[in-house]
Amino acid sequence: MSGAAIFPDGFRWGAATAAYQVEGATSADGRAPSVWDTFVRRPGAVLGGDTGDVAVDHYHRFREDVAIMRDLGLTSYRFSVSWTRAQAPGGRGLAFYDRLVDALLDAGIEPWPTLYHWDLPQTLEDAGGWPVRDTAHRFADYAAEVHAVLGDRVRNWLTVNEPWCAAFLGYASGDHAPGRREPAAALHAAHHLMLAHGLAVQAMRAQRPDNLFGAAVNLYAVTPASDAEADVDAARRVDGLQNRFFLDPLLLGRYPGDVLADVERYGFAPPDADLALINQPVDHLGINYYSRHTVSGDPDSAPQAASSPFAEHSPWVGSEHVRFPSTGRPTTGMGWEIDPSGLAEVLVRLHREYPAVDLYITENGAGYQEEPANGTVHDAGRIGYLDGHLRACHDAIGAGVPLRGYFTWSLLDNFEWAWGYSRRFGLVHVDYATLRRAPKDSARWYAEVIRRGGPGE
Ligand code: IFM
Repeated sequence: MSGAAIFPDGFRWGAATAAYQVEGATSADGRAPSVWDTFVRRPGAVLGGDTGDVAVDHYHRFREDVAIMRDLGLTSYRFSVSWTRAQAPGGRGLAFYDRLVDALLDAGIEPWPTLYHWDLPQTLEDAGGWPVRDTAHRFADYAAEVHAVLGDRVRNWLTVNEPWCAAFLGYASGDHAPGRREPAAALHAAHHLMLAHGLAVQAMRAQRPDNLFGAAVNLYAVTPASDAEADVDAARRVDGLQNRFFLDPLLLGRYPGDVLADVERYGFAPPDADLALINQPVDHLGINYYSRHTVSGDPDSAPQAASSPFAEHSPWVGSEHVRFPSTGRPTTGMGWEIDPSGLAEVLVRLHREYPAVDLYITENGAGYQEEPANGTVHDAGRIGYLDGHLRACHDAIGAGVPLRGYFTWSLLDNFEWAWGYSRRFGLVHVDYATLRRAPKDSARWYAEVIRRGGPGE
């Protein structure tokens, strides 16, 4: 760590969570099951058979959690709304988000809800799920319902989180709910997730044109493992499906032609008219960044699976034989290589290749297997990770990128999807037996970063 990196005044300092990962209380107040409630009960789907039934009980402990945020000095909190909770009968579930928003505002913290962080209502999955077009319309209805209640106090809205994961881990590799392995369906799921975003922005903006709308996409820096033609082409394909397949429709109103050619054999031919719906003007774009993909292309190799403890099937629809060799860089406890320069690269690329829009890092963080020693977690690895990535953000701002805020993943340890509770991303440790919260060294470090306006010497 070297030199102070002070961010512009007004820069948002936040932390993020998602409903199924933290709330628990999965059948409280009339909440119906989502695909994750179903998936976690499938034998072998989640490490240790863990579920989000209790998670960290944020549903009942949100006031304590908001107090923690206030103590850290967070200016903004990104959470997600559970679709089935929000639509519980009698408005009792939606009332939870009403209370949460008021508690945040009372604490001087700006609420940043995300409307879809992977918890599709099971009834909609039973009707075909995201591969079915109607799901996008149901999402827009739900978004408008939530926005009608909270839009008077919540200015910034994110529609869908990481549509790549929802589509390709959910419907191609099957590592995530609903656990389907249907590559063609995954492409349609991706398209409908983006259509859902566009329709929701339209519906919410019609209610309150002054609010600000965007989506959160998970982007990677992508580099070929060598100059060999096969590696360069594999990197193009991975960049295509991971990054451009989402950025181009959202920001340019078209699909990348090379990706359409890669996936031609799956009969993916979305109606042109949808592109205009997807390409609604957005007020901001959220970027979730964790690592770089270094890619090689060996047509004879077995398909490379996704990052899950059980991964066997490839999410890389149209390029199933790409591989991700290690470059020898240090990794987090997820096995993800730590490469802050990739974050600056992603930001500068967005600025150069896409229309100008305010950018936010809506997720960035490091997961480890860690336990407290003498009452606290000394998570120097996480501090180093965050420090490096914040400096990369600072460099990008220096290069003219309109980056307006940073949300670390995550505020609290929580349910890490197929990894269950085995990997911890929180600034705040949660004892899963007692649900007691204890700030880690990284929480104290982040509070100091916020106080100073950036990482110090
Ligand atoms: O925990 C997840 C989050 O739900 C989505 N983005 C990546 C995080 C770490 O895997």
